[in-house]
Amino acid sequence: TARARAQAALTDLRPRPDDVAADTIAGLARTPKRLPSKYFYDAEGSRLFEAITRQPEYYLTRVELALMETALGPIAQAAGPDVHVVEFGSGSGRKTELLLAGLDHPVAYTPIEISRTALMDSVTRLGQSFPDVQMLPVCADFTRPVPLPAAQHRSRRTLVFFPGSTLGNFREAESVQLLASMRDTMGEAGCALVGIDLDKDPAVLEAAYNDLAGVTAAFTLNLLARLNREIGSDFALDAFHHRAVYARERMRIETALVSDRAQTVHVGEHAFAFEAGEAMQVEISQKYTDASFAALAARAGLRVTHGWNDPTGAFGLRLVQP
Ligand code: AVJ
Repeated sequence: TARARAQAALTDLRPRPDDVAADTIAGLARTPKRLPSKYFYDAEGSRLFEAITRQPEYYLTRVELALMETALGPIAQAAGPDVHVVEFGSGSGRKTELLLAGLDHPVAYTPIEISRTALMDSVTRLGQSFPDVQMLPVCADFTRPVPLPAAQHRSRRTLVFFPGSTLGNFREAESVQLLASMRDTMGEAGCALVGIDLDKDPAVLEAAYNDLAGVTAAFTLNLLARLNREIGSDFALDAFHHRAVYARERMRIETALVSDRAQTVHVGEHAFAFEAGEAMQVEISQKYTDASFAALAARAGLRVTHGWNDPTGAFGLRLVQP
């Protein structure tokens, strides 16, 4: 079956509980406290994120999917034939489906995804839709060096796919590092297709990260549930609340879990005191202008060769090359 084939091809480098614990302890020891947003994506977190993408306020996924459909012709043209697609943070693979269908004879697909269940589900589905594309799933944290499996058939070039404005979840220095590691992955002949959420009315942005149904709040709080289960921390799930605010000067949504009362949280033998109202940073979602993204790419040795924005200017796709 497609699932068995996906399982057999899997490279499993998913973070171990020890990594999760060490990152959590390091983040809680900082001022202000901070938790890594990559740990949002366990099975439940990935499911909640998919639910976010269906909320009316969360325009990003809808707009990017529509933009992909209209820009696919020129994207395929620019990418050329026989490419190996390497996706960073592939999630459900809905955008990948469009990309693989639009490209001229893609030979292999390497999704790098931290959530094993999301990865296996997407590769099983894509494997059925694209029997001629070799599926090379890698479960890993893509912010660390990831050894990539070799494809069976020679590709003409590597196309790195990094949609969703996932880049926005990283601070400036980390973003440059990440783009530089993508540059290494694509090689001199390769390219990357990057999705970026564009700067806009703060009310629209804040609504997108504070949906009325409360799915984003549940997604944020799931991080604490995951940590409690996986590393034995004792976050009181009913004593923190979600807060997402647009910081205009930094052009980014800043999401925090705010402590409702003074409390102490334990991780192993470590104890961390929270004041009432204390905010723990859990995610940033950077927004971009044409110039800010081009400058970031340039710092990683990449230049923007093509760009597409949706008709409302809400979201963009950029093709970058060494
Ligand atoms: C999938 C990482 C791009 O930052 O917009 C959505 C994650 N967090 N709502 C984003 C997210 C809260 C999302 N990314």
